[in-house]
Amino acid sequence: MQNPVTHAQAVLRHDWTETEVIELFNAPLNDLVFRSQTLSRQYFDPNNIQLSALLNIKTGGCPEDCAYCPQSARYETEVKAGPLMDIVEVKQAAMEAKQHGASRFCMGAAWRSPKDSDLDKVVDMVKAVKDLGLETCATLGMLNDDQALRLKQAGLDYYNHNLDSSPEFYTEIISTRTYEDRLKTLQAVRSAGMNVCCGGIIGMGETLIDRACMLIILANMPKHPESVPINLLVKVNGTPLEHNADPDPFEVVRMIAVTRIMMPASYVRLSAGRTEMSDEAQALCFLAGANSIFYGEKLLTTDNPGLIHDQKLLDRLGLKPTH
Ligand code: SAM
Ligand code: DTB
Ligand code: SF4
Repeated sequence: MQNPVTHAQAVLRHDWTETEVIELFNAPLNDLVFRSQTLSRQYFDPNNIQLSALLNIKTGGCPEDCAYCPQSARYETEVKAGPLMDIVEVKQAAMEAKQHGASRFCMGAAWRSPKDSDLDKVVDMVKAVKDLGLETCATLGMLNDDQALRLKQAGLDYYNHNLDSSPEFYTEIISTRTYEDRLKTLQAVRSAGMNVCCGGIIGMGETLIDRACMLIILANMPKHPESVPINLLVKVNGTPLEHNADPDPFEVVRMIAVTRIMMPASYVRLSAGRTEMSDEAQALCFLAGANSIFYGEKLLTTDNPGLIHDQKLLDRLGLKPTH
């Protein structure tokens, strides 16, 4: 049964300060989660979860040096570079994702930014996936205004482009493009009229202030991103961050709760890293306000909990997929 939204909706804020966000991060967990869950209920059915399927349409060989990423050509990982996938295979994967209950299909490419000839092919893929009745999302690297418009015209609903961390910490993780470049792409996506999917990663060695700064930049934008993915670093052999220390699972819960409080009307996705989390820690994240996950056997190149595991978990928690 659908729970009607019964509460008055809180006003969306765009004036968050570092002091108050740090205070949120440090609040007693019960207080923090009570607040985030209460806000969540003002905007969403607490027993619904949005399921996105992910497909890597272009694997590896990326010229960028993102220290977390197994697809960078600069690191010796098990990922081998491949060509852009054929549209027939993409359509097949999207049909399967739909059959399994996903409502959104996200296509990822290991590019710094798409070449125009590549974009022609992605445009056709977006149209084909849209025709199946799925919401469409893509993450292809940096876009200029024309490219963003072309994707919008093809029927792309969401564009994923993460800030990953604070501007200060970003420079320790990526040297081949700037934070400003990322913000420009987000602006192009907004101007083209697409929904913005933008979040970050925790577990890269960043401080609480870095996490707070990233969320402040997102929440203080004129419009909150409609979707905010929170990734727990997947430590991949061969990447510079392979030996990083794992954050305490409660830090992930806190990150989700603070994101929910600052952007209460946005989907907050518990993204990469669920394979390393217990079912109980994931359930706490849902309680704290996460209401979206990647659903399927694989993320881009790394494992995700399989469909059977996730279906069982959602059943145990009484969570129903949104359509
Ligand atoms: N190449 C494009 C770009 O960087 O925008 C699109 C694909 S890229 C893999 C999408 C996002 O995946 C990154 O911005 C990062 O947030 C996330 N990601 C990549 N590797 C990760 C890892 N090992 N653990 C967690 N998140 C990761
Ligand atoms: C996002 O924030 N997380 C997804 C998606 N956007 C594209 C990617 C996670 C990638 C994890 C590492 C991998 O599988 O290669
Ligand atoms: Fe390339 Fe994206 Fe990986 Fe960075 S995160 S190396 S841009 S695929």
